Amino acid sequence: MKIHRINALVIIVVLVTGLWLMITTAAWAVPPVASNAKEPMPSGTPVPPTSNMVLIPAGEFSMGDPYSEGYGTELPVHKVYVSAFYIEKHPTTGTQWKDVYDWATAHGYVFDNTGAAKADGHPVHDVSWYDVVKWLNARSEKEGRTPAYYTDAVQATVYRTEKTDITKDMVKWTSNGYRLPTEAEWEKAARGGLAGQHYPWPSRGGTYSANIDCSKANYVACGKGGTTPVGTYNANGYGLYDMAGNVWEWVWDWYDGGWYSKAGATSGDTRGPDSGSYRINRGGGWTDDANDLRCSGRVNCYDYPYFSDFDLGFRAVLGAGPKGADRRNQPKKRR
Ligand SMILES: [Ca+2]
Repeated sequence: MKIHRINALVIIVVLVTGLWLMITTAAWAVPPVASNAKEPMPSGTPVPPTSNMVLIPAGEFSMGDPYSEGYGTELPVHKVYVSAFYIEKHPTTGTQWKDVYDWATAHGYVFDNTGAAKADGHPVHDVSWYDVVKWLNARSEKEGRTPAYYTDAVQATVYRTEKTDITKDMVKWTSNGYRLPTEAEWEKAARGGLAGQHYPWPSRGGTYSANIDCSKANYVACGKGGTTPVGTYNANGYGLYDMAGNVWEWVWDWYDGGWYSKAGATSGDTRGPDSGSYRINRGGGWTDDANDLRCSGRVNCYDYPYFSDFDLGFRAVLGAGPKGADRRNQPKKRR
């Protein structure tokens, strides 16, 4: 009788185990659900930024040219409040570009240019504003973030193809996806926490040309004949490389030479004019004079959004949320 009870117990255990194995094996046999790029996680889901981004703290800064070296377009100098945001330490590299580009073209994205770079570790160039914005969306989708750019004001259709002149209401500004810096964000980042300097480093007197040399940045006088690897020169006070020189960097804003005199220029987190013909790029490149590398530089700083060139790239930003100072989202400091 006792033996029968044990046998019954063994049979039950074997049956239950078998059933469990069948269920779990069946579950394993189902192929993993393909990530649906069209339904990323909801807006605002906290995702720590990549290790090659730094936090630019919230606060006001002086935007524009305190030396009057850049004609009227950089005047008047005006205060702008900018919320905290993350920005890439260096321009987006060709390697980064290709990685996302290959994923994107396999997931419904269509670009006008393939992008180019001199070698591994060099910045990407020959990318239009449209290409860059689509690429940033693809990077977001690839990482499960909510894309920033849409083809409609209700923000229903992710921008993946064609040439669309995205307007401010077609951008999920508070999404956790990658986007271009605004012109104000870019200049604040370039200044590296310093005020009233010509370049991302401290000035030593004299005009702009007395404050730059080939130990500081890649520009035409150095005769490099091309881009230099990102991070070749010293970082600014925020830990950012190549904010002066190497490649120009596309930003969000439409160009308006008289914008700084308009009321919208001083509104908090200004995103520039509502429309225009050209999109701004900043910081100068390897073919440019020292004047174009100034932090406030707006002299040769605009191109049609379909334009691409051998000295024009970009870098990505991520919003840091309304509180910005959330330490949990900050990359760990290296010791
Ligand atoms: Ca640059």
